[in-house]
Amino acid sequence: MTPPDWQNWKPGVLATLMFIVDEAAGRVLLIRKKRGLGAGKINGPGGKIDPGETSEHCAVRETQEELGVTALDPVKHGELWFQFVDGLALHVDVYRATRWEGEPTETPEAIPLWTSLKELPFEEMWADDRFWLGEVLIDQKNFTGRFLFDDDTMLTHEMEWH
Ligand code: 8OG
Repeated sequence: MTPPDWQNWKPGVLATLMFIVDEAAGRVLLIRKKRGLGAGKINGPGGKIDPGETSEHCAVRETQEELGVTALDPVKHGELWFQFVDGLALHVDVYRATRWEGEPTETPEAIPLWTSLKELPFEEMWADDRFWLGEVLIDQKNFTGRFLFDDDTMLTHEMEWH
């Protein structure tokens, strides 16, 4: 399978992901997503950037909307470039935060899941996540990942570590 021409790639949709890490307990706040792209999967909270909104604001807002939790001092660790064969070109900024306010609560969008960093549930996550999630959450690495998907199936992957 030939990867897209990433040098000339332009995203059509901009989105974010937020991973709140409880370092003392060795766990991360994930969600079981109830609707939208990736419904049924386990992921971090996140969603599409509103017009005029910064990426960081989006990541914080989506986490508030989906879980009722406010992430404090988020740090950007990576970028995900997704080309889907149906034409969707999606750019996702990935944030990590270690402080937060509020108690995670189920909403119409998500069920909160505090998950051990040693047991990330990759079988129930998007296929690309196993290439970067542990490295970001545990080792605090920075990356760009570029992926070609056909629906749920990952066809090509390229990882760059910074
Ligand atoms: O607005 P909506 O919730 O539908 O936005 C999609 C969310 O799903 C957004 O936060 C980005 C996230 N997402 C994908 N693809 C992938 C993926 O392959 N891995 C992870 N971890 N998240 C993804 O759209």
